[in-house]
Amino acid sequence: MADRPIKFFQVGSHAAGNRLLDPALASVQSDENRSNSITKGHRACQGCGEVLGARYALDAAMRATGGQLIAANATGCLEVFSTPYPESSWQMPWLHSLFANAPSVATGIAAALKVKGRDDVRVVGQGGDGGTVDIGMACLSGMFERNDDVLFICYDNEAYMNTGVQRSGATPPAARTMTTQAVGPEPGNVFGQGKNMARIAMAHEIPYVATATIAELRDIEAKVERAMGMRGARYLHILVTCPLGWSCAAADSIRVARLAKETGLFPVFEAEHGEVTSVSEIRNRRPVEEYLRVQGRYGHLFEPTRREDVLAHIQAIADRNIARYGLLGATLETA
Ligand SMILES: Cc1ncc(C[n+]2csc(CCOP(=O)(O)OP(=O)(O)O)c2C)c(N)n1
Ligand code: SF4
Ligand SMILES: [Mg+2]
Repeated sequence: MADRPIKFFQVGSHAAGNRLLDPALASVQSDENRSNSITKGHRACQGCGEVLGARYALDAAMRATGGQLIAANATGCLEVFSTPYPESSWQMPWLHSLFANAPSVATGIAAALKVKGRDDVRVVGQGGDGGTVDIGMACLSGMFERNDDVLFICYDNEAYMNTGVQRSGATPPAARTMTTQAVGPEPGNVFGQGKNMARIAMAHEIPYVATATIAELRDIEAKVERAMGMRGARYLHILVTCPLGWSCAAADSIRVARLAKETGLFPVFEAEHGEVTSVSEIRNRRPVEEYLRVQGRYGHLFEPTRREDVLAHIQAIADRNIARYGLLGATLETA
């Protein structure tokens, strides 16, 4: 291994480890020349998974493109906490777009670059689950079916957080939001609704679709790097914790994201041209109750009455994911 000077402090970094690894194996955050795409001064809540996910994803994209990157951002927490006028926490070319049209804005940038013959400059579009799964979905589907040369990243915190925790098409069943209150015989969000955006993206048979969580930051980096090595429409769906909307402790943000994967509720996988190509297996399977208990948005499933029926229903969803994606190491099935 080549000699490298060791730095004993890292200003503005979320990661202290793996600086001694071969640079090719180390996290982007271990590189003293990391781009710090989103840097200090933002107003994200303590423990916000969205800002953590965005930092790792965009720094990885910046490294993969040699800094030749432009981002189009749908409105949502990520935009609002990072760009309170006249300040900005972004240290890269970054555009505000409307709530509904970030994929189209990204497509437009990619088209303009193509006309100018600048195939060295790459484009990322990004937004929250509300922007991606709901209001921006038509634009995103168009971007997919035209196979536009854009990586679109959804930071999924499972509700419209920026406007006060309203339900989105990605809100899970039984979760309490401001618009799915914990009242009545079926408290919280109802079962049988919502959209699975990664599978919808796969149905477009685009070159690359992947899911990830903020519990595995190197996995986010690796998937972004892989995506940036491809051309055409690509989609990355990252589960990001929101301590405010999920009513969990800020210090538990990573643990909660890990439990989402380890219970089977959030399958982590990659797909190419509509077929699942790899899954991240569950290392330490946990019952869904462990995930639900640490989040106040599910508090009504335990108090005043323990809702065995609802807990069993949610466990069945996790079990189905485990079987469908082979998350315990079984033969990979086409999802
Ligand atoms: C057409 C339109 N409708 C509503 C809004 C208000 N609005 C801004 S951000 C937002 C919620 C964003 O939710 P999401 O995309 O999930 O991002 P998060 O804040 O959760 O990260 C809403 C409803 C808007 N800006 N434009
Ligand atoms: S409300 Fe949630 S998503 Fe928004 S800044 Fe706070 S923790 Fe992050
Ligand atoms: Mg959201």
